[in-house]
Amino acid sequence: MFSLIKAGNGGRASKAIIKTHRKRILNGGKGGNGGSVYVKGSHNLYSLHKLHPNYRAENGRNGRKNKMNGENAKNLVIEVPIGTVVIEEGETIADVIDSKEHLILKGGAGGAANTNQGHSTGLKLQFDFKLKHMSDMAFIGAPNAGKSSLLAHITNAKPKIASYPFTTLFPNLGQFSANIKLADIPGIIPGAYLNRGLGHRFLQHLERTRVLGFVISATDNVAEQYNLLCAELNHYNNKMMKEKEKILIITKMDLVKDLDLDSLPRDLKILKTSVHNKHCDELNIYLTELT
Ligand SMILES: Nc1nc2c(ncn2[C@@H]2O[C@H](COP(=O)(O)OP(=O)(O)OP(=O)(O)O)[C@@H](O)[C@H]2O)c(=O)[nH]1
Ligand SMILES: [Mg+2]
Repeated sequence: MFSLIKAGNGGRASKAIIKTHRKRILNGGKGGNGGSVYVKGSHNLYSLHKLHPNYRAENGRNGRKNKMNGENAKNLVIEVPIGTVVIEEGETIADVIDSKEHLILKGGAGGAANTNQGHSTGLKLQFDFKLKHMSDMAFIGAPNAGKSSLLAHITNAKPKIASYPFTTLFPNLGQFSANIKLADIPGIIPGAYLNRGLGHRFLQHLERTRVLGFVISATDNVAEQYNLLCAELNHYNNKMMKEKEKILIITKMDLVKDLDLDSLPRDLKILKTSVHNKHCDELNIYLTELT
């Protein structure tokens, strides 16, 4: 998401002069500094859709006579979700991993008293905001696989759950324990990397997760679904796929009797769950050991 942002201009200085019959006394104040622009991480935001296409910080006030300096402008602080990366001309300017303020544009300086000099215009630049949630594990799977149900069952999150596809439209985050954060990514369909379905904009969240948790319903052909999801993510970023730990979480175990898992990779860790039977022990143990 792009946003055109302008820092405040520095105020002009005053060149006021007091004339007496003998001399001229310089009596101007300096200009105030223009507002700088900061981004600050917020734990209450989970998407970038509240961001505006334009922002402008206030200008510094001009200096006045009687050596009154112009006031510095207030800085502009833009709140973004934790995990936001701010990019300018391909370069990362801020990597917002906490709720500290990160300077992205410095305001123009105020003019030096009694001169025409020193005041500068605040820069106006285009920034690209990208959200890469940080989580320890992200649930990746087809729509309706049961990702949000799992998140609701094992974390404090309260995502919407329903029996139709694409219930989840934005990623949900949940805290499994003090250290372990889980993300529920909207459903992925074949061609997501080409922007089909909800597209690839959510796949970037996966770059900032430690473990890729593939979530597949026991009622699906598990091996086929797994291969489909892997192919999708390989198209998106095969380096990420090679490097990250992957596990398979099978949901809705209450709905099947037998499960054929023979054609899955031998070294793939498989955890079976059923939210309806309140059976998530294997996943709970795995996550506890991740800490
Ligand atoms: N029987 C059974 N149904 C389940 C289980 N887990 C989830 N469901 C049902 O599956 C449906 C989809 O669940 P969600 O958690 O919304 O699925 P999702 O993967 O988040 O779906 P999207 O947000 O659309 O991608 C709901 O009707 C759930 O009640 C389970 O363990 N057993
Ligand atoms: Mg969901």
